[in-house]
Amino acid sequence: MEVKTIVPSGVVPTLCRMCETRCAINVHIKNHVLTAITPFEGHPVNQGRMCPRGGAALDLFYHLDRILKPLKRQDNGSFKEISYEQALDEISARLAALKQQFGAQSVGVWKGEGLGFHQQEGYARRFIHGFGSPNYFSNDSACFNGRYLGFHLVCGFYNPFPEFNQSQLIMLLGTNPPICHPPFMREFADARSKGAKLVMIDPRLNPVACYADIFAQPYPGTDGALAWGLIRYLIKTNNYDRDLVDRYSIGFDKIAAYAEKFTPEYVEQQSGIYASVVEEIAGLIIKNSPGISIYPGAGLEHHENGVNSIRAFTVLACLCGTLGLPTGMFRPVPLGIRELAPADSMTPDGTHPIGADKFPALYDIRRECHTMTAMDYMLGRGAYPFKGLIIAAANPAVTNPNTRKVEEALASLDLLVVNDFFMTRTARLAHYILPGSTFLEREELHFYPTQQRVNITTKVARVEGLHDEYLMWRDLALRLGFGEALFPWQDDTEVNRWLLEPTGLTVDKLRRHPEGYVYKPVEYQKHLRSALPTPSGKLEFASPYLQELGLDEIPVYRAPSYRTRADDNYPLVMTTGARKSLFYHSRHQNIARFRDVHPDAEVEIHPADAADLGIVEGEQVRVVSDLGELVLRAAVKHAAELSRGVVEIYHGWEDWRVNFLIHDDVNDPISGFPLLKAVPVRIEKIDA
Ligand SMILES: Nc1nc2c(c(=O)[nH]1)N[C@H]1C(S)=C(S)[C@@H](COP(=O)(O)OP(=O)(O)OC[C@H]3O[C@@H](n4cnc5c(=O)[nH]c(N)nc54)[C@H](O)[C@@H]3O)O[C@H]1N2
Ligand SMILES: Nc1nc2c(c(=O)[nH]1)N[C@H]1C(S)=C(S)[C@@H](COP(=O)(O)OP(=O)(O)OC[C@H]3O[C@@H](n4cnc5c(=O)[nH]c(N)nc54)[C@H](O)[C@@H]3O)O[C@H]1N2
Ligand code: SF4
Ligand SMILES: [Mo]
Repeated sequence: MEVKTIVPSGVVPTLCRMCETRCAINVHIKNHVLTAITPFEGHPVNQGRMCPRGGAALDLFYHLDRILKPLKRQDNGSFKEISYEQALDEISARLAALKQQFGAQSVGVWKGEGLGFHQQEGYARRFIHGFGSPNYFSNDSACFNGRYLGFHLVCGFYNPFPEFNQSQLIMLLGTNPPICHPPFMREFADARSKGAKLVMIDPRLNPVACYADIFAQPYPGTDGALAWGLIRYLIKTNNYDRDLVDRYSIGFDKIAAYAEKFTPEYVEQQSGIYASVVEEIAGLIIKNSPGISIYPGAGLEHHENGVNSIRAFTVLACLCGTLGLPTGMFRPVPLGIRELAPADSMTPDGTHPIGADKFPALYDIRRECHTMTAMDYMLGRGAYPFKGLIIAAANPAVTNPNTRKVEEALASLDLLVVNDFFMTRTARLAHYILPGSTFLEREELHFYPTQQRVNITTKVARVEGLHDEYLMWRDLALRLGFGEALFPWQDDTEVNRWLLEPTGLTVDKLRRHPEGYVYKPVEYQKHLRSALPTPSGKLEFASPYLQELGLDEIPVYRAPSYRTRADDNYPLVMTTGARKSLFYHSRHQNIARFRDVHPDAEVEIHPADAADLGIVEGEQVRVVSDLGELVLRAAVKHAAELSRGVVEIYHGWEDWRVNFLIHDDVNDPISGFPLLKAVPVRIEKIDA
């Protein structure tokens, strides 16, 4: 591997994109070798800290298994190295042939978590819309779209990260910050040193729950009942922001009427959270309003009724008067860069985005097609043929539900191209594999909405012969005849110049600001001066838009189906995907020192459930759902660590794929999200 570094030796600041947090880091270079990554001191997001995964960027960069040349699958299933030119010539010829035979919408692109959701999403969308197809897919079909829609439907905007350090009460639901967003921990500590209270709602104990003022363990999928119980309490006791409701919202009467039945006792019956605890949380909310931060994590959206739960908590946050406050529902102003994929290009004439009929809100609001429905199309069960797919930085053969179907669907394509740096489960199914570049090889713009801050990353190094993602899309587009019009830029620096032009900021200026550049002073409570970006211009406690679609006008609570239709064959409920500190979904299993920490898969189980089944710590067991089964090691937890009746399995293992057990067609009706965190299962002893 021949590497060219930006300077022969020195220290170069940039951002870490080993996760969505994007901490500022220094990359150390010595004689053209990347030798270390250390935290950059001056950036407010990580304040001179980083997590162990940051340093692992170099393990990946120099990994011996890294794919450095395009690979083409041979008839016998093996892969052969070919040149970049040959790969792109052949892929583009096959794409053109599919378009000719089946129409442009027979082809799609799929952007994975490895490429985040900003500029790289823009390239992928620009490519596929330029090709003439609306079929843009992404990991976001099971990631932040559920939260995005939940916030958006009520407030018209989405800003997930409140200024926790200024909060008086932090309420966390279904999230594990020390693992998933380490910099939050510093903010919590700051807030707590000033006396802030902390409430944690999760069926599983995590390090934050250990020092929370209240830690409550709901039955999975029942948080919506808690939200309604709190809404009811606030309304009943007249402790809500009346002025906000009267002047800036619609639908209050409807939610007030619906909330009636959510007495603390009813909430307890639905969620398992004691009535007295519900009242205690309500008391904390009343005492600390409006300085409250309510943060729902992935633990809320991976459910059948997840968007409604998140909507209900958003309504609650608004009733507490948090709209427009730094700690609450704050609406940032975008910088106003150019759009790589303008909305009017997204649905080319006469095309039908996959899933837009089934999940219209997902498509309307996010312009995102539905990955799970795509599998049906690939298998010939859709409204039209779907034959070709380019996957960039995703591993759906591990991370999408119903693995058997995913593998069958991907294997049935006429053309599957995978852009990745390793031979993943998904890459093995490809006709062509194009080597990916790491974030150290790209220049991208990154935004921190809460602070209205923008950073540019540095192309720290270049691997000889390897093409970054921008070049991949451009070179394919050039061969397909729309590259000159849509990808006229030589490299990502030229793209960034074009993106920034209307803002008055320049690439050079941003390069001088490794601490990030605050592009506009933050302005709070904008709703006092201008309408909210919802259809009505007000907070929509009831959504006429959803009602028109035949969906829930107000965020009603529905008990999860494992509780309403309990099946004795599957007496336990499985949550999946509680993150591990050193893994990132299916990534980093091939880093030996990380693998030492997490050597194999485990099913976490409550000691009483284990005892009932005669299972001891470390024993191999079989976990069975109505769709599949998995053999793995039992990890018997302490009684406080996990709710009784709940088991948890990590979702990213290449060799223990829990998504074999999970249906792809049990979906939230608004977001289309799969039910990943309340799956009925049973556990069997292997010797039985
Ligand atoms: N180290 C590491 N960090 C990551 C990732 C990673 O893979 N590894 N992934 C990143 C990505 S893409 C995402 S989306 C985020 C997700 O990060 P978070 O939003 O913090 O979510 P998770 O870690 O999935 O934590 C989910 C929690 O929800 C709980 N839970 C499950 N069901 C329920 C429920 O019904 N109600 C409640 N209240 N809780 C429930 C689980 O027990 C678990 O503790 O993490 C990001 N950060
Ligand atoms: N059962 C269950 N399933 C889940 C979840 C769950 O909680 N439970 N969580 C869901 C969530 S929130 C998410 S976000 C998805 C994530 O699902 P995916 O999007 O499939 O994410 P990864 O498994 O991390 O796969 C990313 C791939 O991109 C590659 N990659 C990394 N960086 C780059 C890069 O810079 N360039 C290129 N070209 N490739 C790169 C990596 O090698 C890896 O193979 O999984 C979802 N699936
Ligand atoms: S939290 Fe860790 S992996 Fe994420 S950006 Fe920061 S250093 Fe990188
Ligand atoms: Mo995610």
